[in-house]
Amino acid sequence: MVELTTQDIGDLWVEGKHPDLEVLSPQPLVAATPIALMAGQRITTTDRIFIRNIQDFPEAHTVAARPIEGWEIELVGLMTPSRIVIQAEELLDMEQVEYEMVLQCSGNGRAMYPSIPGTPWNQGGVANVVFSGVPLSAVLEKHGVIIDPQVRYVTAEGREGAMGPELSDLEHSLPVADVLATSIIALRLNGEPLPGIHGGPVRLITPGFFGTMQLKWLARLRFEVSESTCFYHAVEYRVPLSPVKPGDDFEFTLDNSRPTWLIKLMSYVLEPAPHATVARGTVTVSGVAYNDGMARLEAVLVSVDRGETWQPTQFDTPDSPYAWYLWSTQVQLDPGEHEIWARAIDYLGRSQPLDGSVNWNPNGYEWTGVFKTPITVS
Ligand SMILES: Nc1nc2c(c(=O)[nH]1)N[C@H]1C(S)=C(S)[C@@H](COP(=O)(O)O)O[C@H]1N2
Ligand SMILES: [Mo]
Repeated sequence: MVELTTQDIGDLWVEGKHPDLEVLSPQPLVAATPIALMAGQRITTTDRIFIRNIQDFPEAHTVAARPIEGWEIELVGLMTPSRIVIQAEELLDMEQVEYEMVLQCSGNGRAMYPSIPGTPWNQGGVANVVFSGVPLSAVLEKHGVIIDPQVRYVTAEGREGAMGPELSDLEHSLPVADVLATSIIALRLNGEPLPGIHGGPVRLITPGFFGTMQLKWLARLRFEVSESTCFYHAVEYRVPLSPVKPGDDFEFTLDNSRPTWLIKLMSYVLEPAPHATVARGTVTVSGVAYNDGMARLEAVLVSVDRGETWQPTQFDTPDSPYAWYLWSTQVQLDPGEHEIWARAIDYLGRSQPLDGSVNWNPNGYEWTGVFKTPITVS
């Protein structure tokens, strides 16, 4: 693959984003955060947050806020009344809710799976950010909307269109219970009005779910019995319900697969960086870890002998269950080639497989394997 820099793509780049982001695709724009920009940040500053467009929205190619005046969001489906249109501007005057949370593309880690095509994400499709906005449930209440008990899914559509006539338009469905419990229509990111490139002026945010499900440029919400049959929801961004042998073909249907919804347990070593050379003796190892927010993390363990022995790391538990944990520890290393492995365990007893490819799936989603960082000790 040809490595592109932010300079190479000229006008397609978003001014104000960090020039060291790695361009994985110029159009639609996809850019990853290198480990060096991720390390040591509790909240990923907005200039460093990865960008993942499936569909570009040219007028939103900016880190600035976009006009909220006149932006409408349509709510339709099995509800009474059966359709309302809200003005995004009215959300500014309503009570705001804030989530510190991980934003992670479900394709993050794809490059770790053997032989899978698609955007070759390593670990650069993740950030820890603060979104704030108005709970969707409060919007429904304000407008006196009653959702029919038959409704099982809420499908969100963005305002931008497909990037070609042969392409399906992007939309995603979420379980209605989660949407009514936690989703917000986000207006702000990291304390500033939501930047255009990250979905401004309004984005549907549901903490604990993969980035894919966090619909930018929110235009419409449908309350329905069935989930979306759109290509990006019914074929892509899904994983088979039962294991698939690596390399095997798989025909996705709504019944034999599920959407990439909840974020998987993950931990990353951020320091030392992969392929770094460090001095012998005591080496500080640090990184981040997170899950879907359903349970706290019990431990993050580190191994420098390829899984023979593991030592605990130290961390503070963040206030928000959806935020990432910053962990660190010290290890003793002799000169030579080493690998640092990291593995998280949560209070639901979930852990990361030593070999992440046991979860192999045709599109390489939901990597949750132990992260292995090669280093040289001099
Ligand atoms: N409307 C819209 N929403 C979208 C997308 C998109 O292309 N269009 N990409 C999705 C994907 S795959 C991811 S991982 C996240 C990325 O969010 P970010 O670009 O703010 O980092 O947005 C999601 N929401
Ligand atoms: Mo994604």
